[in-house]
Amino acid sequence: MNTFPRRTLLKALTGAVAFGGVPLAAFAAAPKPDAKSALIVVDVQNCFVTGGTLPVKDGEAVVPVINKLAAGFQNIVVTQDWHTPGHASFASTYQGKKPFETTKLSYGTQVLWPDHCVQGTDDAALHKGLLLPTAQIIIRKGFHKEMDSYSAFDEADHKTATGLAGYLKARGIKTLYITGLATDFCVAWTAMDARKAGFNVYVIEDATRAIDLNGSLAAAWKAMAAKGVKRIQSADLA
Ligand code: VGL
Ligand code: ZN
Repeated sequence: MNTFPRRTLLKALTGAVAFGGVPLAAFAAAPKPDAKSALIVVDVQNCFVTGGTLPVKDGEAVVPVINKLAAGFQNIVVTQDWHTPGHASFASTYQGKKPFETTKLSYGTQVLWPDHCVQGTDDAALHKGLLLPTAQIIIRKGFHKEMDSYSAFDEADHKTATGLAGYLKARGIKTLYITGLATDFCVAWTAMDARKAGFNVYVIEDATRAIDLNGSLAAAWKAMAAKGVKRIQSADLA
């Protein structure tokens, strides 16, 4: 990671296209969270950490980072991947399909996963180490059997809303800091939909971990940057 004082550099170089080959937009100066900010904790569940059904490498490492961040937030939203048995995103639902292959569903290409985060199982429970005293709502997603939902805002048809945007707007929230699992799937889709809904959006990179399937992590950062999602580190808020 680059150790230059980013805020100073940003001030000095505003208008320049790039610094050391890294686009300036990559160095986001992050405002301190306030009453109009929320921390979004995406899918920090047993299924996505070591010992779970769809483990993200080093997934549990986000827990202490998120707990530390949480102390600075008056508003925290937690999400939970919450699938039916036989869910449309499970490879086991289709004859002859293996995990990490894809299939075409009514709303587009669907990556097929191992069975994971089945409703009510211990695998789907939130990680026990999370310490989030100001968490106020849990958004469950992926509970429609025929449709996946990586995003906490809109399901995979890009039409069915979870209601999270309305909730946040009703609470006067303008800025979201997104953390959790996995960077290149549920975190990225949540961050991009949050931009679409009009929020200022920061993804806190070291408070996420990725699946990285066929280059999906690099693609996700690129897609997020194109939508105006800012990439920061937890130290930027310290
Ligand atoms: C996720 C794959 C399948 C995630 C959820 O939380 O990123 N990834 N379901
Ligand atoms: Zn899932």
